[in-house]
Amino acid sequence: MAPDRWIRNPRTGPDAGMDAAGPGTSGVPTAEQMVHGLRQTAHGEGLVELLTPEGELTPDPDYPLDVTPDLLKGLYRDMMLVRRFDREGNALQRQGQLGIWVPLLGQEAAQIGAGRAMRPQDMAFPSYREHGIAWCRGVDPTELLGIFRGTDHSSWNPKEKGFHDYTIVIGNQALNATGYAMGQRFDGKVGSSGPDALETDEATIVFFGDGATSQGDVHEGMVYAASFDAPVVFYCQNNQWAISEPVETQSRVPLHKRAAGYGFPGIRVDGNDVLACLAVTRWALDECRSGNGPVMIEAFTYRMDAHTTSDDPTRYRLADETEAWKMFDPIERVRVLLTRSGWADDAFFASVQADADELAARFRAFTVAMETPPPTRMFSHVFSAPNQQLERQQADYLEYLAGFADGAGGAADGAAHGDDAVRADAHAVSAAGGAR
Ligand SMILES: Cc1ncc(C[n+]2csc(CCOP(=O)(O)OP(=O)(O)O)c2C)c(N)n1
Ligand SMILES: [Mg+2]
Repeated sequence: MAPDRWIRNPRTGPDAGMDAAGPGTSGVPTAEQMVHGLRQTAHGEGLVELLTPEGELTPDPDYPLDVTPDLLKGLYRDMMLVRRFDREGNALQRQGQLGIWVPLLGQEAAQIGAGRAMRPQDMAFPSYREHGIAWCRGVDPTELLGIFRGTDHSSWNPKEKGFHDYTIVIGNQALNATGYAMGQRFDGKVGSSGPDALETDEATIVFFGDGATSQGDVHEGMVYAASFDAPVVFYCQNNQWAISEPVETQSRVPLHKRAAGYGFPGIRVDGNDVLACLAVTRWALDECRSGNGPVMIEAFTYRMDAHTTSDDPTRYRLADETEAWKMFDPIERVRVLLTRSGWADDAFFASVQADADELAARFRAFTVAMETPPPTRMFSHVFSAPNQQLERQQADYLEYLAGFADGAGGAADGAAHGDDAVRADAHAVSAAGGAR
């Protein structure tokens, strides 16, 4: 006998296309069941929200947060600056300066809230859209540019910043993060009992998308983390789309409810509410550092732009949907609260705008002046000690490049002007474009 709540997929099940005759007869869900299902994957149900889209504070006793003018102004500034350099990245790609750009537009609150919840000793494992987390970890935005120009894999020290390299392979970082969190446990950095335990104990947070929840690596990470109480926060930015696949395809239940199946808490937060993202992530990280991990957070948000600059979202989603999400803009509600409460004046908003413009100009100037690194660069920092096999590969590659008529193989001589620059750009486009 089938469980009461079992609903077959009305689109693809054996009764597809039949009229709803009620549960237990045709297997097609009733209208009430359909509405219930839709509500479960839409805004509203089970959503932690501390600041409404209209700019009203709605405190939640489970996730207390001392909302001061300085806190709110800081978060506003972070989101404005991150959005500004993100838009600049898009423009630079369009002008041929970058091979690809991965926009974060719309996800500023989900990232700044989580990033500012981290303590210096914590470790973050990003995917490829986490420019806001990079910002919070003190990675200068210009350090992201080599990745998107296709000339570098990374340029910061992950250990120093508490921010791992970007990961393009979907969901893979869930495994790395779980392993790192296990290391924190083995090193005795979790669950100490002293009065300063929260100041010194560590936690890990891993970022991934709604689509990544269908990837084996994420499941494996969650199963392992649950079995061994790894201090890791699984932070899913549900931006409703995995390139052209809607979130409905990924799961029959809201994503945060999956956590129950692994045996740890799953919380759904308004991902466009920076205060809620901050308070909930702070709580989750502290749970982990006290030894009560793992925790899953589903930040319910929306990807306002294309998947990447290689994507055309008008092919698979309606403009109506994007228009509707503009009402939930993460920055606007903070601006409304700052203005209405009198916590910020025109001079504050003008100074943030000036800082954003200055950052964009520096970002652009850096990109235009970037030199193509020598081909030996990709062989460095692979192993900590000399490695014969790698040395052989490097020698082979240099010999291959030397076989070209100009002896440079296009991108080999570090030139950034004239014909060589055109060839170097083509090289970058093919290198970065391959990542989708
Ligand atoms: C293992 C693997 N499979 C497929 C891809 C191609 N790919 C790149 S992004 C993406 C969609 C990811 O969607 P989601 O997890 O929702 O993250 P979002 O891009 O929306 O932030 C896919 C399938 C990949 N990079 N890695
Ligand atoms: Mg997604």
